[in-house]
Amino acid sequence: MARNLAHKLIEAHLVDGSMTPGEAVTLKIDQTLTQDATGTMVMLEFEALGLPQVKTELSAQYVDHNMIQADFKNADDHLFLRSACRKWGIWFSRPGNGISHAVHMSCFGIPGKTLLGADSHTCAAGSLGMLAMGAGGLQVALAMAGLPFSLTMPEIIGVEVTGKLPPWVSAKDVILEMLRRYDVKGGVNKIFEYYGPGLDNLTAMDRHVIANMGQEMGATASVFPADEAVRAFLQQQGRAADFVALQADAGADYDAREKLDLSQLEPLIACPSSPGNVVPVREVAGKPIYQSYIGSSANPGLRDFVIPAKMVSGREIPEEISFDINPSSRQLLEEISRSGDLNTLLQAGARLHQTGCNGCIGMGQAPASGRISLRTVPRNFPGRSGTREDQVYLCSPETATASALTGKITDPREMDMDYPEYTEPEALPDMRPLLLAPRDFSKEVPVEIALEKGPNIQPLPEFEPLPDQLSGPVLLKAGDNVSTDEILPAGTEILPLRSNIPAISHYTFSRIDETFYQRAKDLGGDSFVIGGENYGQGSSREHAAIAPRYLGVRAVIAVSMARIHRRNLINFGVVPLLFKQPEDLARLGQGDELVFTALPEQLQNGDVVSVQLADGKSLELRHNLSGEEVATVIAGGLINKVRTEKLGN
Ligand code: MIC
Repeated sequence: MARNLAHKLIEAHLVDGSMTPGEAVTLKIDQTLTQDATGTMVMLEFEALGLPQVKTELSAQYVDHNMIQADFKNADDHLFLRSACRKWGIWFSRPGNGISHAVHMSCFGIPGKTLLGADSHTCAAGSLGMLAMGAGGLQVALAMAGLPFSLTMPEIIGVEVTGKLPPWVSAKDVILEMLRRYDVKGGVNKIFEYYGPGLDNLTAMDRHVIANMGQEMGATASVFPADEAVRAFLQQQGRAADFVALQADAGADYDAREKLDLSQLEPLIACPSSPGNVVPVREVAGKPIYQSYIGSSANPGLRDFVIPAKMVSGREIPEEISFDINPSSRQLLEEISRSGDLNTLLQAGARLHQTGCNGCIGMGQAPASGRISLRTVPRNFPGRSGTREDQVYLCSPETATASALTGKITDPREMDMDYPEYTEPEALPDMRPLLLAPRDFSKEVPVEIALEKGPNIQPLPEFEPLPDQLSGPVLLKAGDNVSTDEILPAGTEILPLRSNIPAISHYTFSRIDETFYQRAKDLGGDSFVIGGENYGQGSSREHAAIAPRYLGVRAVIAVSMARIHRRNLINFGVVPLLFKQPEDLARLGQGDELVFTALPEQLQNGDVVSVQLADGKSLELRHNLSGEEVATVIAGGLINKVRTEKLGN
C-alpha cells in the first residue's frame, strides 16, 4: 500500500500498538528538547528516576525563556540546568544562543528522527521531515530515560500544496489560513502532512513557521518531506551529511485531505485574543497601533528580519511606535550584524532586544493599556503579553513592518515599493561550538557531578494515590478554549517561579478568578474544576496541572480537552473527565458539591463514570482513558506509578 510520510515515521519508531486512529501507540524517541521554563521540572523529574545518564541519541537543553534576571531566581535555574546537563550527558545551550526551536533545527534536526520536547512548539521541527511533538515535562524526562512515548494514534490529514505565494504574502499567512479553516481545536489528534508541488516554493524555514503554529490548531504534529529545500538548509548549516531524503509514496492514502493553493492567499491576521480569530488584514486595516514585534519561534528565519530591514531602509518608524526586534538566535544576530541589516533596522528607529523568547511569553515588552500590538509570535491568548485586556494581533513580518511604518494596521501590499528580493546565504555561522557538548561516558572515567540547586529550586511535591471516594465542591467553572496561560500564567513575575510549585501555585487561575488560590486554601480539601471545549489549549507547561493538583483539584470535567494538557493532568493524578454531551455542562455550577464513589473501580470498569450531584441526582460522564492512563491516575500520577513498578510493589 502507498504510505504517507507520517505513517512511515511512526512505523519506523513503533514500539507498541496499532496505527489505527484513536488507538494507543508507543514510539521510540530519538531526541529530546527542553527549555528553561519547563526544563527545571524535567531535570527534577529525571533526578527522581535515579539514572546515571540520558539514554536518547541526543538530548538538548536550551535557556531562552527566563532571561530577565531581576533577582537570583532565573540565574539559579540556569546554573541548575547547566549542572544537570554536565551530569547526565545533555547538550547545554547557554543564555543568548537563542530560541530552542530555531537553534535545535540549525544544530541537531535530522530527517526521519523523532523529537519530543517539553515545549508545545517542538512540532516546528516537522519542517525537516522529523516527527516532532510537544509533551509535558514528565514524559520528556521518561523519554530521556529511554522509555517510549505513548500517545493516541492521530488521523493523518494530507494537505496538498500547489502554487506560489504572491508578493507580500509569506509562510505566516499560510498557517493563518489553516487556522482560519481549522480554528484552535480543529487539529486535535491530527497530524497535518504537507505535500505537493507548491512545497518547492517554501524553504525549510518557511515550513518551520507553518509547522510551529500547527500547535495552535491543537495538532499532534505537522510533517513535511525531507526534499531539496531540507538538503539546502542542512548544507547551509554545514550539516549536509545529516540529510536523508524522505517523502510519502506516490498516491499515498490519508485519513482526510485538504488543498492549499498558495497563489490564492492574501495577508491575514489573527485578531484578539485567539490564534484562530483570523481575518484578511484589509478588514482591520487603519486601526492605530502601539507596537510591532518581530521575532519568536513562530517567525525565527533570517528572511523574517531581512525583509523588514529592506522595508524600513531609508525610512523612519513614527516616534510613538515601538518597533521591537527580537533576534531568534545568535547565528541570526551575527548574520544581520554582518550584512548590515541590523543597522538598517536600528537607523529606522527599531528597539533591539536580547536573543530569546522575550515578550512572546510576557517576559517584557508588554504593550500599553488598551493599545494594539502586532506580533509575529504564535499566540495571543488573553493577557499573555503581560497587559490585562491586551489587544494582540498575530501577523507576518511583512504586515508587522508595514504597520510599524504607517502607525496603523496596514496591508503590506499597500507599500510604495516592490516586494524585497531575498536569497538565502550559502552558509551561516556554526552555532555548535557555543553549546556545551555532553560528556562522553564511554571515554571518561565517571566523576560524580553535583546538581547546583539554589534556593529557587524546590523539590517536587508528592501526591497520594486516588482514594476510593472523592468529594468536594466545584471550585471554578470556566468557559471554552481556556488556555494554560489562563490556568497558570507566565510573565516576568510568575515565570521565575517555575521551579517552585508552592510559590507558583499562588497564581493558579489568577487570570480568570483572582480569588481561586485563597478559596482553595480556605477549603483545604479536595475540589473540582469544570471547563468547556478544548480545555487546556496552548502551552505544554505541566505547572498548569501540578499547581491545581497541589491546591487540591482532583478532577477536571470538560466538554473536550487539548492533547498535551489532558496528559499532564493524568501525569499528576488529576482525573480528566468528559461530559457525555455538551448540554450536560449546564447541570454543574460553581459551588456544587460532587461525590464520586468507588472512582478507581469505575475507571477500571469501562468508559462511564457516575457522579452524585447535590440535588441527589447523578450524572454520567466519560473518561476515555487507556489502560495505562487509568493505572497512572489511580497511582496518583506517573512518578508514583513508575516508582511502584520499579520497586515491584
Ligand atoms: C509558549 O509558547 O507558551 C511556550 C513558551 O512555548 C510554552 C512553554 C512554557 O509554557 O514554558 C509551550 O508552549 O510549551
